[in-house]
Amino acid sequence: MSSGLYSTNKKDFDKTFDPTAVKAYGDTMNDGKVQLSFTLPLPYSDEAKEAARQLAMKMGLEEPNVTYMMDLGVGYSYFIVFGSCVHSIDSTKIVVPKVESTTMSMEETDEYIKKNIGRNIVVVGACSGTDAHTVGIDAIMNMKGFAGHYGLERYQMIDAYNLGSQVQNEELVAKAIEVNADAILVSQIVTQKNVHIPNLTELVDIVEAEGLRDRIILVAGGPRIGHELAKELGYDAGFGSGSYADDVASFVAEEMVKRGIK
Ligand code: B12
Repeated sequence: MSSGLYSTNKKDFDKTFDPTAVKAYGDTMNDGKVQLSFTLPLPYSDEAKEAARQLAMKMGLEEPNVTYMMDLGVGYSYFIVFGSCVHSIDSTKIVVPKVESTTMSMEETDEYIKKNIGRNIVVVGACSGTDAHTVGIDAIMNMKGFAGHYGLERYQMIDAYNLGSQVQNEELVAKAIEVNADAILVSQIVTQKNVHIPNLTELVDIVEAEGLRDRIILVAGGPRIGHELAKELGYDAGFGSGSYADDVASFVAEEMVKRGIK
């Protein structure tokens, strides 16, 4: 994910662009145009369409236009609405806590590990609890990787164990102990009803109870897992959407060196 908000492009020449009051961009600066979609538990009807329009207005959309609606059956309807959002954001005040490490390429990380640690790093990962989504953890760990970024299994200097999905925390920690892991990687994709919070917390509790917290690096990841949340829950780092094996491998290697783990 890019770290800067401003780059040289068309908007730099548009004098109406104000970074302290950024509005959504449709086709002219500050027009506020957005598209949103949602479902209402109302039968497909003119009244449901009007309800969608009024709801969009309450959300801060001026002149909302229901451009598409669909009957979902059993008293539900789906809408796509366009409108001008009246709200703006002061982008100069935005602070996003991020993982502080240099993202290296696979080759660079291997070299870094060879030079600074002198042995293979051992990493155990899983999608834990009741969560059955495997694609995220596979993207990070599998040999073939994801979107052109090879996974940890491909690294010459990393021994990666991917336990898959629906792995209980006890099992994950037991495997980490068995293989003498340097890092545990946890994927949490389902966050409905905050199910990820107790699950992620439980893992930290188990690692602490085993007396391993100082020597095991804990990393959480998933589309709704940010670095800030991960830190709050007792992890060393959190990686969200758009993260790759490169980010995690670099972080773990640098963190081990920082902590003097050999
Ligand atoms: C595929 C899918 C499924 C498949 C999963 C198959 C499989 N083998 O994984 C199946 C059909 C089984 C499924 C089931 C369910 N799903 Co589903 N699913 C999806 C879907 C469409 C794609 C997820 C995906 O593969 N993304 C691609 C990967 C590459 O992205 P990613 O997971 O974000 O991973 C990246 C980062 O997050 C990060 N990352 C992820 N993990 C980790 C870990 C570490 C350590 C690190 C560093 C980084 C990292 O790196 C990855 C690469 O950049 C999403 C919707 C969506 N478009 O995202 C819903 C979605 C995740 N599912 C959802 C739901 C609700 C469910 C069900 C509960 C539905 C139901 N009622 O039964 C069940 C849950 C089953 C269970 N017990 O977990 C919701 C979750 C909502 C929420 N906020 O919790 C979503 C968002 C759909 C929605 N909009 O409602 N699902």
